[in-house]
Amino acid sequence: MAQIVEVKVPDIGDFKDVPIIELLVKVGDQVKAEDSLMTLESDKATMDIPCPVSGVVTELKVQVGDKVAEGVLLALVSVGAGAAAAVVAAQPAAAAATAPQPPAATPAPVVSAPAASVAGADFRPGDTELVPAQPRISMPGPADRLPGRTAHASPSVRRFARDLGVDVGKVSGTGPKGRILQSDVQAWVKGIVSGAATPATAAPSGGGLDLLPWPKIDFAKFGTIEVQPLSRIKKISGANLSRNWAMIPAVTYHEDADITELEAFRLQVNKENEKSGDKSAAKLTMLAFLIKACVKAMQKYPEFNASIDGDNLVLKKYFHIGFAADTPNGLMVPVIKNADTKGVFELARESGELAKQAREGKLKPGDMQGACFTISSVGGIGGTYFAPIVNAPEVAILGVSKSAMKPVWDGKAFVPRLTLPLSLTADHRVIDGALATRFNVYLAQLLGDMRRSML
Ligand code: CAO
Repeated sequence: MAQIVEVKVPDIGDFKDVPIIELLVKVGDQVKAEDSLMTLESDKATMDIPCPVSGVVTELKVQVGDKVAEGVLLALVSVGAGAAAAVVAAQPAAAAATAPQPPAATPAPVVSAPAASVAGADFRPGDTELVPAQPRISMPGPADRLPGRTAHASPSVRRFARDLGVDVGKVSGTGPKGRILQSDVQAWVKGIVSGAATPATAAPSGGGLDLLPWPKIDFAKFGTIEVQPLSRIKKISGANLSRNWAMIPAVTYHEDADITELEAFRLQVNKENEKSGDKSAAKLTMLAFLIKACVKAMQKYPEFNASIDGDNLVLKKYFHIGFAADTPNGLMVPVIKNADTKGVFELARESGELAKQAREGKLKPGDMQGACFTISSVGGIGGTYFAPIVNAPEVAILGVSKSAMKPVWDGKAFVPRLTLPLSLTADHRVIDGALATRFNVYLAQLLGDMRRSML
């Protein structure tokens, strides 16, 4: 017997009153699990709402222009017995579905598919269609946001255009606010085929980045290859990194911190805790001290805790610190909230837990939002120095490489000191070189003697 599944807005983080900009299905349409039902667009991201089950759309509860938030009912989907069982298996909370089957004449039972309760499932390796759906968030790609190329299109239209090899940046949109619709992409392709339009080959106007198209090469001509799809995280972070790299005039400043005493102290405290058998004490990490020191330096130099908003600089009074975590699916940046109120043990424990959740694909959208500044530490792996990319809308990021014993001149002789390489990349529109260097020098002083953080 068919059952009716309610599709609601899943956990979309802090987004509220998000307008529906496109309905991708109509009543009567047959949909497969994971098919996109509609697209929402906030100021920052476009989100496709995937259908949690396979079935037939029996009712749409919203229309284009409606503003929605987490939990709002979007559509009803009628599913066959097999699909309904799948929903129940994935979502024990939907107890109604396990109730004895009513007689055929009674209305189909309504099963809620609250994707929100499984936040982060979107990033879980080995996703299956039984995992309640998460919104597919697509950040503006570089081609859409570079000067002179503003393209508004939903992920489904982008996908459609990509399949046809069409650069959406070249298509004019006829939808609301110039949004590019599927029909616009089709019309553009028809224009090319009929010769009515030509791909943009105009001479550079001097305003935007008139880049060459991406090289299309048949690598198989040169040898054996294997093609692997990029992970979702890589696709999302790739688009963000490209935009940030292309749009932020960033400069990287290097500094060495003498952490001889700090590292000795860290090891000593960890040893003491181990000896005492105190299982409640977290293992102190260098990352925890780095977070502490960065917060102190941001308090001294508030431009580092800022974001550009048009012609304004927004100065934040809270201290949320993101840190890059290397996961099997790609780079993720969990955020430690109110780091200024936490001690090093708490920072070590929380960063360890967040990193673990990132690796297991269990971070919720809220765990990755609101960062003021990011630390990217590859020191556990190696490296000397590197130039990290600013994580917009933040204005600076600290790269940390592997500490090493180096001979340092103390005025009389070379002495061995444990040296930590720091690489600070800063947005030059907000932070000039002198300020960045002052920040770095102060940070190195703090790490050299953490007693300074009490001053
Ligand atoms: N120099 C020398 N050794 C270091 C170090 C440094 N700067 N930082 C960490 N280490 C050591 C640690 O002390 C630890 O050794 P012990 O086990 O003997 O104590 C070991 O390296 C492993 O540390 P770790 O990297 O697992 O833990 P962490 O708390 O230092 O870092 C995290 C946590 C999440 C930052 C890290 O695991 C990670 O994912 N780093 C990669 C981040 C990344 O990919 N950045 C690039 C982004 S841009 O593409």
